[in-house]
Amino acid sequence: MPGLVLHYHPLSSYCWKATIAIDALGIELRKQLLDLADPAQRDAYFALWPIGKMPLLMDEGRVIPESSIIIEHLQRHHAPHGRQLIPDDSDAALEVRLWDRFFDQYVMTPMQAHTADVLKPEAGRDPDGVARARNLIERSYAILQRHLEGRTWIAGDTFSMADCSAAPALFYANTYVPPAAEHTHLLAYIERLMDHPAVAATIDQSREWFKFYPGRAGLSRRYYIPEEA
Ligand SMILES: N[C@@H](CCC(=O)N[C@@H](CS)C(=O)NCC(=O)O)C(=O)O
Repeated sequence: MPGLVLHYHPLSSYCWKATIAIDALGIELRKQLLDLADPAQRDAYFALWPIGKMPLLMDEGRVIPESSIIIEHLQRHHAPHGRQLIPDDSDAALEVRLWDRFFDQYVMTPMQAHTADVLKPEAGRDPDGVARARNLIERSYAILQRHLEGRTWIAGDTFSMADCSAAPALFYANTYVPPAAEHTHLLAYIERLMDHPAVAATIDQSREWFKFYPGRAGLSRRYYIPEEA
């Protein structure tokens, strides 16, 4: 499939990270909805990327997996001049990559553990695993609360790749583990993220899908109003 194509699903947190970045970088590409529950699509996708995780970028037939690598690739090869999510300065770039890793490993991963558990049959649930995931999210929130004091964005003075990771990680983690009221800096940061035009656009494109999100009971009514039974 020639051109620039992003394989994605509108409920996938890592796909949000990519689509937020694509919007913030001002890049035009084709988005291809991926349904891994469809056996034919699944087989075709695994043939491209046997790990089977999304998002995946195809650039003129070249396979580019992993959300952070996709963002770096897009910035390097496709972003208009002046649009950047990873700074040129190497120390500043390391700071962005550090917080990108932080959100992926210590917020997104334990958030996904909650979703995986909700999807299991009752008998197969893992309360200890969920408690460990909750504890990791809570420790991450405490770190973020301290780090965000006096800051607008998570790394440096401008919206970066790390904020692209933060937005879906915090949006979805909040549905299982809402930050405590005393986490004022974190709560204010989440509001800033949700108001960022690129984040708001990605959320808007996903609204009609929220009824299928396994953790929808924890979604704010700002995003999803459950249908009456
Ligand atoms: N490290 C990967 C993680 C991607 C990931 O976990 N994607 C999830 C959706 S948010 C996925 O593809 N899940 C489908 C599955 O595991 O079958 C990245 O940064 O892109």
